[in-house]
Amino acid sequence: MDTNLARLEIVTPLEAESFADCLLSGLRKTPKEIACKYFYDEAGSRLFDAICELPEYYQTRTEVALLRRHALEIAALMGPGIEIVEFGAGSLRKVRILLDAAQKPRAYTPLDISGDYLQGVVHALAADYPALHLRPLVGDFTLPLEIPALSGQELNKSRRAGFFPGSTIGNFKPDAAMALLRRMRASLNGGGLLIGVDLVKDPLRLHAAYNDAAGVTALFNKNLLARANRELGADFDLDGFAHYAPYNPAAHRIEMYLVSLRRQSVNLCGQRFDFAAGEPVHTEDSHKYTIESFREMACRAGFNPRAVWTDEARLFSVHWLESR
Ligand code: AVI
Repeated sequence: MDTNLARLEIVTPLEAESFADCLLSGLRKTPKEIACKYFYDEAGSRLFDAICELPEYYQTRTEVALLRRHALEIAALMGPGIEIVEFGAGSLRKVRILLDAAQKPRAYTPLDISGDYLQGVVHALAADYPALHLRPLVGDFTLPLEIPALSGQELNKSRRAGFFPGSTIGNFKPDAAMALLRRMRASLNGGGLLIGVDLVKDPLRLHAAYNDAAGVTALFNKNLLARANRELGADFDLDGFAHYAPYNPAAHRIEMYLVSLRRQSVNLCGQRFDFAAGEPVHTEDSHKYTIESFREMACRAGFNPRAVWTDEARLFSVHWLESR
């Protein structure tokens, strides 16, 4: 038992809508849709980890390199004795870069929707950072959320620094992204936010990142259908759908679809869904920003954009935003 590791605490309602509800309502819409948050069951999370290693998917390695290169500067901006709050904790690989550079960080609060997953990843971290108070929270950061104060007088005085890497902000439509930034700001009690944002660039480069030669992104996309078959006993024929992920340059976003390759019907939870040949199911948007357009949105969300770091090729950006 690690003494610096607090017990999991649940901070938001977890099952606002189930995967089954999402499919039943989304497949009745025109055009059909499935929410991208359902990509991440165990198989989907493994496929996403594989995407992050792909030669075409520059985002992860570029962001990690930026965090490494500017870690001390970031730590100085965050200040001493902070509590780092990570929204959607993932593998906890990136936060180690911050923890290693931070000036005597007091606490690390990872927030993730999957309690089981979180439990697994925080144990290794607790052993590697014995002086750090670790407080895993189970919750959905897309819902309104109040992060409880740390217990203990010393801990309570810590300033918060939010961490939201990976350009997950891009998976929200601009209005929802701004609302999310506002909610994060509110939950940071006057602290700043370090956020990774993928940038507008050569459309062919973006296209390649979501249409990799090895077909991993296609498997990731089709995992939604495989998951429906596994969990809900649906009978999707995975070969009957194609992964299609064009870049929409006017809207600055990758749009991801599963397109029905023929006229077909699928049974799901006792209901029948008909697909025309060529009919799309929208599964994800991944919005890209310019440094200026992102800073402008952050301002409208009540932040003061303080610093930004980008790579030589301007592929990716990391922003330090302070609460106003
Ligand atoms: C998690 N998110 C930022 C990824 C992205 O690039 O939008 C998800 C992803 N979809 C396809 N490839 C990666």
